[in-house]
Amino acid sequence: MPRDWWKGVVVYQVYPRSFADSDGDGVGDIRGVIERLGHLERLGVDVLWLSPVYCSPQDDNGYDISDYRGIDPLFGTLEDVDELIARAHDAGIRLVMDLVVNHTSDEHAWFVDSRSSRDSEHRDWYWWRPPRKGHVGGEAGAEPNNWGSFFSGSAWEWDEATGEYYLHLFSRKQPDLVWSNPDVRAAVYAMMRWWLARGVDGFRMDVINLIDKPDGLPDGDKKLGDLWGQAFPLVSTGPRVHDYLQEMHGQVFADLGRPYLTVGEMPGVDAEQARLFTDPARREVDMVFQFEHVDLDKGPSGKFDIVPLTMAELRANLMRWQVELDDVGWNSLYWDNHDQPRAVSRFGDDDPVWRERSAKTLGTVLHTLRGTPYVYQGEELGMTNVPFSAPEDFRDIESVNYIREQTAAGVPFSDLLPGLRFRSRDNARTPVQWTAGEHAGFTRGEPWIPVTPNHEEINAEAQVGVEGSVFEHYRALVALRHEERAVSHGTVTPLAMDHPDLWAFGREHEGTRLLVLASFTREPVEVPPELLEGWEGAEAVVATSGDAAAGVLTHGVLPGWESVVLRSSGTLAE
Ligand code: ISL
Repeated sequence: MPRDWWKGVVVYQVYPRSFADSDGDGVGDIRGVIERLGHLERLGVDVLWLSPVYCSPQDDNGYDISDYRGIDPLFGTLEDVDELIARAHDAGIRLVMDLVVNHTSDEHAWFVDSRSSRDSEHRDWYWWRPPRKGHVGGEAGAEPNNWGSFFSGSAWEWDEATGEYYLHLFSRKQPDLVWSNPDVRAAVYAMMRWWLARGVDGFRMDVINLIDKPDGLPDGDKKLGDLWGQAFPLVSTGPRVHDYLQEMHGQVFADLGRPYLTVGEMPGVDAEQARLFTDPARREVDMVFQFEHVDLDKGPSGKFDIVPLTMAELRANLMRWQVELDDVGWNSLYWDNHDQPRAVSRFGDDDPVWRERSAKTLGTVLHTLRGTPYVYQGEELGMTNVPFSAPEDFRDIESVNYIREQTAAGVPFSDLLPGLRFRSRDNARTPVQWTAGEHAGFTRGEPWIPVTPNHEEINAEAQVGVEGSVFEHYRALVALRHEERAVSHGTVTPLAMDHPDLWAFGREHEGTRLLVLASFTREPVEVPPELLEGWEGAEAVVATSGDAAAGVLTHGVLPGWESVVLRSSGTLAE
């Protein structure tokens, strides 16, 4: 097995809370994943990334961990995880766990000890700071700096008992660890080795580029209208992140002696930094999740401020990443995950007439680019955003805090609703739609968040094994990556980059050439004739429909929102 085995694979993300509920308590669980492993096998994916199942007060749905070596009873037991690892391995699927070590839960034993007194053993494992000079702790403006939390409010929480503040970039129940403390790092590496010894095959590292905080914790810039200073530019990708990841590699992976995969979640990372993080010679991580393409539609007032995005802008961004990482480094490819809106509603067209076609076409593009594609649960069914309408519809701490903060500042909820509907993380967190039946077959109890009403049309039962379905298209794309080295290992040539509706590129490897053509509009697209020169006798290896393949090969026209992948030994147009 080559060291870079992950170049030819597809990863499937399970957000366990919303995947499948085996015991009827309304929350998905590990046994639910075990019961539905057949779905992943059928799709053909190689790796399962499991979002956190560790012990947690669930303030941020498990991204607040109180015991890294324990499983939350909500999700099951350690034995269930052992069984999941074994069953996944039997099915030829590797298991990658979430690693959340920028912060712990405030209920983790390390933090409980840390806050117990100023000279506790773990005091310097977290960021404790006195009030700002001349201020009284706990009063407005006394925070050590002006940083805002990602989940609204100050990033500092006052601790009356010990008379200091602690830092939390996320919720106040997610205190940040001090990575410059070697004891913290040693404890994290030991925990990672413990999981690898149990059989897991790697880690997805949560906000791993935020672990290096700047010396002196300076104030962040405050733009007009900002309630708090911007911490993000100051904490994103500090220089020591590279050192820590190299150290981690040496301490955890260098002597593992079997295949593994590491992916660093890195908001704010640019392509140049990503090349450094993923250059195999530097031994940091195999790939990163970059955020540029999912931030393009973010307006100046933050994530719920939505600006229109054209296909051309999206394409320009992702194709630039393709080019910049073509010789060194490796891309992760994703349209959505548990933090992002549903891909078809955001980048496709979720009108019932176009939904399936556009969901399939998004799949075609992502899965034929160079990099490792990630499928987020339900994406392979074309699941959509949710028609939220009231404050009570939201569960996510980020949305709930935002609604609370904004309405308290006098903004009517109706003004917030469009942004929330578009981008609330709850869009991705409604239950996977297995059937047209009650609660979409997710649970026999009451789901923790209601299923999306359209489960009657969009569900696995209606798609698996059904020709022309979104699921079967994704299955064909996964198979293509396994079979066709031009997809997994080929070079990429962006084509027709000035076309407003056609996303086109070539792939090439050892004499095999592919031409990917994808329409991002309802109208038929005339393919520029020069693109098709030399492709007359080509084979359509994957297409969203027979019509799409025939349309391109016989008339040079791609029907609305359709896509084809042609294979030939012809010559790629320049
Ligand atoms: O959605 C976001 C907040 O605006 C993102 O910035 C998100 O917080 C960021 O992608 C980091 O996400 C990861 O860490 C968070 C957790 O809430 C997310 O679910 C996780 O994917 C804190 O652990």
